[in-house]
Amino acid sequence: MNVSSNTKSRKTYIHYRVCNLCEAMCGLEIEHDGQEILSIKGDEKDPFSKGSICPKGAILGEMYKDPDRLRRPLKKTDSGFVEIGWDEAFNIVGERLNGIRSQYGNDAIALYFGNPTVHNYGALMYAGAFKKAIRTKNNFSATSMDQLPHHFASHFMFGSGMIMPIPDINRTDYMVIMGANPLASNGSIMSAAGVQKRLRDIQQRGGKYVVIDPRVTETAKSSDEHLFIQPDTDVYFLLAMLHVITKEKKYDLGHVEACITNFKEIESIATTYSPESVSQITGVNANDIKRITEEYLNTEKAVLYGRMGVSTQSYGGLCHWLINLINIITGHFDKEGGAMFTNPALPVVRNKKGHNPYGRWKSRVRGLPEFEGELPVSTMVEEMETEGKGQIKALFTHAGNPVLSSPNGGRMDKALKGLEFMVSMDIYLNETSKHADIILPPTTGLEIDHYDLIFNSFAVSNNAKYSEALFPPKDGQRHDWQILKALTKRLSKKKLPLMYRISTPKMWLRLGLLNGSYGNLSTIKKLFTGLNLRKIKRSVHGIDLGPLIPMFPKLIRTKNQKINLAPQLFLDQLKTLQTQFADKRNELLENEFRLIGRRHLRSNNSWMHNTEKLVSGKNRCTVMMNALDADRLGFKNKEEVVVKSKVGEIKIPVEITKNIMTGVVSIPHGFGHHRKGTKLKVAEAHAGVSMNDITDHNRLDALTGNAAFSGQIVKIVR
Ligand SMILES: Nc1nc2c(c(=O)[nH]1)N[C@H]1C(S)=C(S)[C@@H](COP(=O)(O)OP(=O)(O)OC[C@H]3O[C@@H](n4cnc5c(=O)[nH]c(N)nc54)[C@H](O)[C@@H]3O)O[C@H]1N2
Ligand SMILES: Nc1nc2c(c(=O)[nH]1)N[C@H]1C(S)=C(S)[C@@H](COP(=O)(O)OP(=O)(O)OC[C@H]3O[C@@H](n4cnc5c(=O)[nH]c(N)nc54)[C@H](O)[C@@H]3O)O[C@H]1N2
Ligand code: SF4
Ligand SMILES: [Mo]
Repeated sequence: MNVSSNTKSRKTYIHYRVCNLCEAMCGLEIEHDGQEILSIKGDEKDPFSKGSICPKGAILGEMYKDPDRLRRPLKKTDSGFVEIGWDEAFNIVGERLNGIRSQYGNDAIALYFGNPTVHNYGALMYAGAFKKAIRTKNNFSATSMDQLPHHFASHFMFGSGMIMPIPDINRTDYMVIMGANPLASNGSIMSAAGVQKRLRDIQQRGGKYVVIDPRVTETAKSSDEHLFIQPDTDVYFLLAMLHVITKEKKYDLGHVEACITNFKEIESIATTYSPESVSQITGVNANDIKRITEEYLNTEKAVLYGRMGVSTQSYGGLCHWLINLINIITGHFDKEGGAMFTNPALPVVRNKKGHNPYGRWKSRVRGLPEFEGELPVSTMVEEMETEGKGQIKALFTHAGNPVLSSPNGGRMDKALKGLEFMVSMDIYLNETSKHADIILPPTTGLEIDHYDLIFNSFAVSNNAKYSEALFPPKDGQRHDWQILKALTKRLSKKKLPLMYRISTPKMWLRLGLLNGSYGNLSTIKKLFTGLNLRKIKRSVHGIDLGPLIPMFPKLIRTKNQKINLAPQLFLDQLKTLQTQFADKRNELLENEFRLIGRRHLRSNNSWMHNTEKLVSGKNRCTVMMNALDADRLGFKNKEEVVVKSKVGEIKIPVEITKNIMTGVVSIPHGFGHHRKGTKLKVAEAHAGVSMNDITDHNRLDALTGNAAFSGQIVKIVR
């Protein structure tokens, strides 16, 4: 809804909406004149974000006008890309994909869904039918280089991958943060707009937050305590915590006691992992592990939280299982101040009880099991390259840039050239979409209406807010959902139901809310008594539905209605870990380092680097190295070095710092622009190189199939 006002005789309006660029869900107050954006500020009246905003949200106006943005379909020809009409583009895609399917079978078409898909409710609602129409086993997404271990642990413990705990940051008095940097990322699987203030509030109420990270991050700098940890070794740290807890029998199962199984198994899991025994591997002093565990145990409102840096490890699945397990058995679960669950207005798919979405098929080349219908992205490249029945011949990408974002992206870049056909639904002609035969560019940002389907489900309090589109589509532009629907029509082997044909995302949203936790569908008369889209729309700043509340046992979706504390798959992988424990050493050769990543507040994965207002200033694509290591090897600050791995090498300037462990280096992902055939005006100083040209696609968490970015060994030379 727009509120009008008058400034210096020009009529201006205020538009309220939610920023959908990251998980934080900041409310924005946008002043405009119907054509131009005059200012974007944080919406002080948004009950969830209370005025918070970051530099990315403030440039949505630039993104709207961005001359690099594509607005009409492009077709690749011998003389480059040419614009074509929408129907022509849909027909080409339909004909080519149908042709490839009849010639080689369904699995010859691969799908890849990238990160912005989950920030777009229209795309999410229509991606399902699209996938069903294609029916391929070669279904990939950014999930398997990100949060897959969270889903995996949740599925096997609670019966659904979407029942993921969130730290109750608003009420906790003690928060252990492992492998997350919310001051740069603005929080993940913890939607918490204004996270800096929320962390500061913990301290102001006399609490404390501890960061465990191989780098002194932005978050670590403001913390009460920061501990360095060797990359890829968090599983040992967590087992040592469990060792202390089980040794002292400091259990508190609280209200979930009646709904757990396999408690006996966990008592013996960690006996060999004393703090002393893991100290050398992890680089964390045994006394620190004991003290942190005691502090956590002795604080009633405490929570253990792990994210990206803990997911993308060789034992990411075990890590997230252990984090859940420790929170559950120590009285820090489904309880104020601990790990809690949302009660969203529109609950995202919480499948039927006993649903088993694991291992129903395996990838052809490496034999990796599917999970929730997807195969690990790390195997996509070899499924393209390896000839034989079932080889990928065509690729469809949606809102993703795997050339820069997936492990061994350099090899992906080459493999894409060998495809018979490729389609990208993307707003830019970038490192991935340049390989496409057809690019279908949707509306985005201020041109779409928005309801945060996913991140309201992982927020630190319960909320509902609907944002109208600010600007209408121009020159025949299509929304993501309209494009997906048009393609589904051309690719579906069955006639699509009437309901689907006439549907819109808003219609599903309206129904979903009525059928959701606060709606009332019981009788027509009562439709207006519960929460509905009309009420949400009327509250332009959003509706606060209250703090997180206990949700167990109601939420459990396992067949026997119990939380499984020790799923067999995890116990089996623990045995593998045990066999490696004895030989695990920290020694590195003279110029070897363990590689980790990093994010920056003014950057968003592989895109937005063409927005001058965000990337001005010093080059952020550097390899951070401890001053002692740089001295030892004779490297000067900003000197260009070669970072080599098993799969490739990149040239990148050194950034010397005290804020990283010795023996560890950090490189951000998502850079490596300025490639031939792209159309992105990224400033020379900020094009950078792609970290994923050196990450190894064979480095996986064997349990979940998630990419293991953290801790890969690289060599650095002049
Ligand atoms: N080494 C290393 N690699 C990593 C990571 C890491 O930490 N280290 N992080 C991983 C993680 S967590 C993730 S999520 C992935 C991200 O991997 P991807 O999802 O593959 O990459 P993004 O950079 O998010 O690409 C988003 C694409 O969507 C396009 N886009 C933006 N908005 C829209 C829209 O509204 N509609 C459509 N159709 N397209 C849009 C952009 O132009 C861009 O091309 O990267 C992973 N890769
Ligand atoms: N500004 C900005 N915000 C973003 C994004 C972005 O690109 N830019 N991306 C969005 C996406 S897709 C995601 S998934 C989220 C991710 O959000 P976060 O989970 O907060 O991810 P990062 O900021 O990458 O922080 C990961 C931290 O893990 C540390 N780390 C690396 N390896 C290890 C290890 O082995 N052990 C431990 N303990 N720590 C380790 C790194 O040093 C880093 O500080 O951020 C989202 N928000
Ligand atoms: S923190 Fe995230 S949601 Fe908030 S303004 Fe920045 S990008 Fe948008
Ligand atoms: Mo991500």
